[in-house]
Amino acid sequence: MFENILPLYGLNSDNTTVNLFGDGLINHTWKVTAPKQSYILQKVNTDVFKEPSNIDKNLCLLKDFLNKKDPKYLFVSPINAISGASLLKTPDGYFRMTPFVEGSISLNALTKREEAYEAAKQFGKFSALLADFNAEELNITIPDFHNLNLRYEQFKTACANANPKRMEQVKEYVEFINEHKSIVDTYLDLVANEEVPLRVIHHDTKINNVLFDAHNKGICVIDLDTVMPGYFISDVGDMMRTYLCAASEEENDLSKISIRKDFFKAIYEGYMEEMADVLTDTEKQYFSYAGKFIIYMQAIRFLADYLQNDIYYGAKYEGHNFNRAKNQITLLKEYLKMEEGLTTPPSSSKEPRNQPHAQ
Ligand code: ADP
Ligand code: GN1
Ligand code: MG
Repeated sequence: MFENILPLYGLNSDNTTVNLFGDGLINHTWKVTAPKQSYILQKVNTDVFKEPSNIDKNLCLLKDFLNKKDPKYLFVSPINAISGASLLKTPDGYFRMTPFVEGSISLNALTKREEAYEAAKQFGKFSALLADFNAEELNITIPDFHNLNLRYEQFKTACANANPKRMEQVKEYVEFINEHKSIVDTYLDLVANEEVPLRVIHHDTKINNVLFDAHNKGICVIDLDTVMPGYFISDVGDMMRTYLCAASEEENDLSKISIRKDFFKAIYEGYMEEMADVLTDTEKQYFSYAGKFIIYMQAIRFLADYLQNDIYYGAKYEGHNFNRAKNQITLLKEYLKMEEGLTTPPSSSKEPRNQPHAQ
């Protein structure tokens, strides 16, 4: 396959090595090491992204905008092949190539509070730079991607149609999801609130979608397939989901799942340093809701996938998505406990109601 793709970019397969790379769950990703430079080659997952050209068009629009707005900003977008196209449709599928960000590392879990601050600042900067880009110009790359109400309905359908053995196993977790349906109701309130606008949102701010340098400084955000109109809670929520706990979503030892409050504060500081002047006061009041919103949704998504025989995320072993769902439900329980301890500053304060205060 690569001997057909590489020449389309002017690369010679004889002096170029190609290795599977990273821990993304959706696309196929390879590091391509050519004599002069390295690249990331990706095959777009068309089960998830039905129309890859929608992503490509979005990235072109954003690239043009950001080039004018802040030419020094590192926006990692696909390069052009010899044909001039930044997305290639080939008999093996859709491919694109980006420059490999030299000296970068990506992490699946964080050990230092500063890393949470850095990552949150990177995602905050991305949204802040795009605050005056008209989000409606962007294509929807996955319809209803973070529509929690729809996810909940799909989850109920997955339960209704599940294989009985798997359904029996997950019973207690389904009950937990149903008992916490108020998280869905709050989402519906938020969507109906005019003070919570649609913005350009990354929609996948998990920790391995930001690149760090060797000194734990954030370099840039990556994985831009789901950049589309959305609500800020999507981005803040996935930071909470993946930065607050020392263990990743792959951890099966549930006793390792706990929340680091100081990391919550670090996310707040990093994100708000960039976004404080952009968000409305009403949005700020949903800051801590963002964490429950995304953790709850991710639990539903993993559990529904388990009930649907792992068609979306795939499974490296039997019960993989069930384990991931248990991990996320445990994380949600810990998050809810932590949230109870957050203090509410006076309404005259510039800070949102749920801004964490050291205690
Ligand atoms: P997926 O949609 O499957 O998550 P990503 O675009 O996130 O795919 O890429 C998977 C992984 O590849 C990332 O988590 C990161 O480790 C690495 N990666 C992607 N793009 C680059 C890049 N331009 N430079 C360096 N590493 C990258
Ligand atoms: C997927 O592509 P990746 O691995 O960064 C998923 C996210 C989930 C995440 C869970 C398009 O992210 O929504 O939160 O897995 N992306 C898509 O790890 O579904
Ligand atoms: Mg990714």
